[in-house]
Amino acid sequence: MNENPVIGIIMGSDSDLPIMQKAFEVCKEFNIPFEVKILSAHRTPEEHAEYSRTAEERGLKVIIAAAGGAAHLPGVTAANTTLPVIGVPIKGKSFEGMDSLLSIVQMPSGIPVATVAVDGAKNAALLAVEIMAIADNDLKDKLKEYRVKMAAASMKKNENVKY
Ligand code: RP5
Repeated sequence: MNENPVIGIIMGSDSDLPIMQKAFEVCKEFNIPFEVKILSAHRTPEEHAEYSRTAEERGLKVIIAAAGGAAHLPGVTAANTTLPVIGVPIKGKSFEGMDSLLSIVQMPSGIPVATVAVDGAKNAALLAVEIMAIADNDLKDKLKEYRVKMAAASMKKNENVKY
């Protein structure tokens, strides 16, 4: 969607899109240029390797990779770039997403993937924003404001608690 994306959001299949929408929303909320690609470590291994290997020179700073089942996409992405990779385990039809979670989280020493919760697209994007904010004070301020608003919204819920 954007001209010079700094966050790359990739996923193994278009069936992951409904879950990953939450990550798109966060990027838009923080006004961060991002791109979205369907790439599979298994179905399109060449295209995916090319994407990962060229990500840094194309200007990406962080990659969010979502996959379900035998979820090798985040790990193989991390193997092909030194950019930070955030893995989102997608809950598939079997095993409640435990298969994806374990596939993504159990990386071999030396090639890290920062793994969020099953279907945790929103936190993946927030973590990406936090990484971007290390070198961007305006973004850091926006994150602090986001937390203040979240706390206020959470406290407001007390007004409607009936007991
Ligand atoms: C993974 O297989 C994808 O990330 C998706 O979560 C899962 C199922 O893909 P489809 O069969 O729906 O295309 O690679």
